[in-house]
Amino acid sequence: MTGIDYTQKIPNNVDLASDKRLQRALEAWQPAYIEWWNSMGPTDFNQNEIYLRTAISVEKDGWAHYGFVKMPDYRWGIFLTPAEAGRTIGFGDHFGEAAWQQVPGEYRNWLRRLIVTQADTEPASVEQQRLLGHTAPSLYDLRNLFQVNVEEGRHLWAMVYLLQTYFGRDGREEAEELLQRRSGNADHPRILGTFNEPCQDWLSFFCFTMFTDRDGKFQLLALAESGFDPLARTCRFMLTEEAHHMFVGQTGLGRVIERTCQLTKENPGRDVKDFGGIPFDLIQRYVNYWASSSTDLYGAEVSSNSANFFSAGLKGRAYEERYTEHKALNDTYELDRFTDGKLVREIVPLRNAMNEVLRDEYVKDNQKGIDYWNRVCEKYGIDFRFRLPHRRFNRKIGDYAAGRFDLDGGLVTEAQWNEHAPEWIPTDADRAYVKSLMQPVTERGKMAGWIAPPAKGVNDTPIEYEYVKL
Ligand code: BYC
Ligand code: FE
Ligand code: FE
Repeated sequence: MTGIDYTQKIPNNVDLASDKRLQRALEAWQPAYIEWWNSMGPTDFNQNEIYLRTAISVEKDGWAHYGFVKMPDYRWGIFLTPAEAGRTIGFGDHFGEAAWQQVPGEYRNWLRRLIVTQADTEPASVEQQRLLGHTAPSLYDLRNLFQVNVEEGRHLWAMVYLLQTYFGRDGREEAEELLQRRSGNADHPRILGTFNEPCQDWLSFFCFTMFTDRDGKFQLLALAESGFDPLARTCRFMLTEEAHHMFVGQTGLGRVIERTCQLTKENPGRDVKDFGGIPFDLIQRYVNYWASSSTDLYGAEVSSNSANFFSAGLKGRAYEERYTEHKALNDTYELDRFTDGKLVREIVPLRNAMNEVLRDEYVKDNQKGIDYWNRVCEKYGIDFRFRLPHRRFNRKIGDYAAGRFDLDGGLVTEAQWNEHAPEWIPTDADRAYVKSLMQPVTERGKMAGWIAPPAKGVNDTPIEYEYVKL
């Protein structure tokens, strides 16, 4: 109809050329996707050549191609990690049975819901980040933003591929709705809380890629265990791209912290704000905010949904191979519930605590990133130390949403919370100050005054490289 050869245009390892039904579905969806990208993706910059990597195969070395491309021409491809011959289901009631190559009828709705929830976050994040291109602290960072954006676009493609290939008409309807919900829109919001939060400055962007994309990592690890083989293989490949998103966040914040360390050393006893830096305690408040919001993304501590997903073999634990008992039938999990205004130690069936089990892995991984920032402080002989807020802090989902907790997880009163909130989460003044720093720097190799340069350029290029041709 449109004359575009989709089999050429969409790099893939799913033999798209031979699947006429899927081709037709994608032909119908792709123009709507491009329309969504043009209206809800990065504002402007769509006519600029950007040095981007594109997934072109699933080989461990050489899966990515680097080159200049305009974002709307990005080749959003469909890649699944190659099938493992004779793969069996690794957990739950169906442990040991052959992995499903088609959607098991009895679990169709749960599976669709998991895939739609995952899919919804991908375009949501692009929408949240759409204005950031105008205030990038360097061409290097501008390019990284767009790299993340196009890859989140590809993650949407990956999920839409599953919906259109395996779910028939309702899959196609879900694929359309994924382009219709809007981050932060009161009438038609994205599904999960964090993905409706504004992300309009670069400190927020680095926190988002550090903490929210890291939720992506663990949710994808859990889905990569799925007994529904196409989902497992899709998520495994998505994880290769995800690593870069977290790199952007972890090193981005690391560079902000490094710059603050430098300004502190150069100007002893003075406020770094006087020199255009971002104070440590302000950075910590942004960390507290985004870490706690992203901690919500694991759902309730005790959840029958999570038990059902695990029993059914749809969503497993990250690194399931590290466990010895894969049915998790007789095991228990001990945690502090929050009931009637009190923290009470409780033992629950392990299957009901699978959200919490995944959150445990997430918290551990976050701590590694915090340790990395503290090594930056140590290197400069700075006493400040960053910390991860306790998982009970500032929660909107689960047991702890019903109370107020400090950074150590201690129960506090509403009055105490109100008194300390300005020390714990970003204030209007913090946001206004950060906003005042958001001036674009577009000269090659130059950095905004509030951030240190990266250790090295992208793909062995020098930092002075013209990553975006403006
Ligand atoms: N906000 O039993 P519960 C990524 C709902 S990020 C709003 O506690 P369950 C990315 C829940 O839907 C990875 N609502 O939890 C990162 C349920 O609603 P209903 C995203 C929430 O069902 C950066 C109710 O509360 N992937 O890839 O186990 C950039 C009670 O549910 C929230 C996935 O999430 C929330 N935070 O759900 C780009 C994987 N949390 O049924 C991309 C797929 C819970 O009462 N999703 N609710 O109406 C899942 O595995 C699960 O659905 C959840 C937990 C993790 C969301
Ligand atoms: Fe993603
Ligand atoms: Fe990501």
